[in-house]
Amino acid sequence: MIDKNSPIPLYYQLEEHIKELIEKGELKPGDSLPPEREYAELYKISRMTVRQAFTQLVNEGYLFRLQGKGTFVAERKIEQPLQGLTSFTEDMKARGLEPGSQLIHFEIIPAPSQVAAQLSIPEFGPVYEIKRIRLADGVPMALETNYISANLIKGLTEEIVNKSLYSFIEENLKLTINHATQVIESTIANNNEAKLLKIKKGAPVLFIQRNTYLKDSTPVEYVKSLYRADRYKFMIQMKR
Ligand code: 16G
Repeated sequence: MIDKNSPIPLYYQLEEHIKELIEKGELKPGDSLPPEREYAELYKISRMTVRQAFTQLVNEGYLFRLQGKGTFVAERKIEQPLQGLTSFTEDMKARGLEPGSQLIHFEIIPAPSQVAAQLSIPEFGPVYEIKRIRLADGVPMALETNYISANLIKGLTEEIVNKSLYSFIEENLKLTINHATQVIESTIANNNEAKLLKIKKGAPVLFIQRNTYLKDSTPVEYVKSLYRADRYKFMIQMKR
C-alpha cells in the first residue's frame, strides 16, 4: 500500500490511504486511529511522516485531535452546491437528513439603518428579526439571523419559522423567491455562538450573508448566518 519507490511522497500516500478507508466506511466518524507509532511500525515509515499525513487530514477536516486522547475520524462535511437557491429545509431533506430549527429570538423591531438599506425599506420600518439554530438530525449546523420586512411578509409566526420560511412565502403567500446574492467569509465563533452551535469558542465558522429577492427584485430577506466550518463545504461548478 505504501510504495517507497514511488515518486509520490510517503505522507501523501498514507493520507490517501486513510481517506480511502474513511470514504469506504471502513473508518467511521468517531473511530479512533491507531497511534502514530503503530502506523510508523506497520508501514516502516517515520513518525514524522505519519504526523504529516495526520496533520494534513486534520486540516482538511477528515480527522480531529483530542488532547491526550488521540486522533479521531471527523463527521463527513455536507457539500453544499452554490448554484441553486434552496432553503435549509430543502437541502436537508434532499440529503435524507431531518431538518430542524431551534428558535432563539423572534421579534418585530424598527429596522436599523444597515438592515433597512439591505431590504430597501425606510429606516426604522418594521422588520422581523428571527434568530434560529438550524439542525440536521438534531445536530446544530448553522446559526441564522433573518431580517424580513413585516409590511411585505405578513403573518409570520413562531410556529411558521420553526418549519420552513421559504415554503410559507411561496406556498401560503404565493410569492416567487427568484434570485439571491451570497457572500461567504471565514471567521471564528465567539463564546455565545460556540455554545449555540455546540463547538469550541474560537472554532472556525463561515459567515454567510444572503440577500434574496422576489421576481420583481423586491428584497424579501437579508440573512446573516454562521455555518460550522467543520460540517460544511461549498461547491460550485465552473465552465469556460
Ligand atoms: C437557507 C438560507 C437562508 C434562508 C433559509 C430558509 C443561507 C446561507 N441560507 O438556510 O437564507 O432564510 O434557507 O430556510 O442564508 P427554511 O425555508 O428552511 O426556513
